[in-house]
Amino acid sequence: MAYDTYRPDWVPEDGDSQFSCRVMTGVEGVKDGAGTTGTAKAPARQKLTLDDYERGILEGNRMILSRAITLIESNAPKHFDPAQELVQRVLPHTGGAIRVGITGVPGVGKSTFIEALGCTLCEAGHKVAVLAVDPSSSVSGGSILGDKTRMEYLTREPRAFIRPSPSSGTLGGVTRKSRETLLLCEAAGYDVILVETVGVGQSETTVRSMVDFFMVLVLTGAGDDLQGIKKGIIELADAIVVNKADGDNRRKALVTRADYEQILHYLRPATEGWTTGAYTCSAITKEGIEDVWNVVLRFKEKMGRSGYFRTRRSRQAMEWMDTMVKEYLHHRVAQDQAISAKRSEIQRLVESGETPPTMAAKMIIEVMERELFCR
Ligand SMILES: Nc1nc2c(ncn2[C@@H]2O[C@H](COP(=O)(O)OP(=O)(O)OP(=O)(O)O)[C@@H](O)[C@H]2O)c(=O)[nH]1
Ligand SMILES: [Mg+2]
Repeated sequence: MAYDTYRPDWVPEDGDSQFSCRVMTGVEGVKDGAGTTGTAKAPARQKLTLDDYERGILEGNRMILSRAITLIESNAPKHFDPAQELVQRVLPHTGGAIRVGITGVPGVGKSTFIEALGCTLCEAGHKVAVLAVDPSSSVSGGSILGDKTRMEYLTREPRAFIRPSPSSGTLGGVTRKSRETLLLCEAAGYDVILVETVGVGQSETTVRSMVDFFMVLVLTGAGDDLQGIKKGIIELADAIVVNKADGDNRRKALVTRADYEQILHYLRPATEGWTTGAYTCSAITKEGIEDVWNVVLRFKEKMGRSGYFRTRRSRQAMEWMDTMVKEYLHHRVAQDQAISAKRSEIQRLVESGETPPTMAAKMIIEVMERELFCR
């Protein structure tokens, strides 16, 4: 039987065959006699110019947006400059969305929550983009693939755009790609950007640095142990949301909410001039979802008035620039053979106690300056 392989638009350029699905070719001749159906291969994807990308994005064309994101996510050095030029071109059309980060331990209900919130917002006329920052996806093969099926209704919603996590690579890796994807989605007219990340590592700090509002979903039964959630994550939050407040769990959720309110009382709020509160909701029954969204709107309004909204965004842009420089230097240093050879040599001297670390650092810096900056 003849099969053709179909690769969805959002598949990363270097994604292998696990992203493909098989499509059976049509039969020759159809019932109404309209001739033969195409047994020939589908035409190769048309190559897009930067003008095509720019126009398509600004018109809100989802297929072109997907392909533009694939360009941005590409690890091929030849794609870097055109991708940057594209971001530069659409930049005047960005910044119009509210950017919301959503984190929480695996299984807390992030995807279900996003599905419920996303559908509610689309019904209210918003255009919602859902992005994921998942540093483990390059290892696990993209965990949001599973989420696509979990976000069953949102996936079918024409006003929503769901993009799985990029795989890492050089030139800024996941962080750069996610930030630039966010900008492209804004240029394409999405006015709500939801960024999901799993709350188990560095990714929360990354997401905090690219969103306006950061939400931590938790489960009932906080107590003293904070259910394994580090105090650090709570300190990043603009809202704590106790999910699964339904059925028998509802009462417990209210107690947990009060516990968190207590804890928050002693912590410094993540955003100057904003009091982080704890709320309850059920992503399954949708109870409380709108209330949580109203908190986001209140935040936007209040922080907009105080000017902190803009201040944070410009601070984030500066941090982004600094991160890019650091990552570039890190990459150059890691790639340089002379530096790594010298580093291993000096490392041995430090290990054996022959050279103090400060002196060793100075020696490595001298090699770096010679190699990278020709000093
Ligand atoms: N009762 C109840 N179950 C929920 C609720 N929200 C999510 N669940 C269930 O909890 C399980 C995990 O939900 P997900 O949305 O996949 O959780 P997640 O945080 O995205 O998980 P990861 O993507 O693995 O990090 C699923 O079986 C959901 O049906 C809720 O509000 N109430
Ligand atoms: Mg999920």
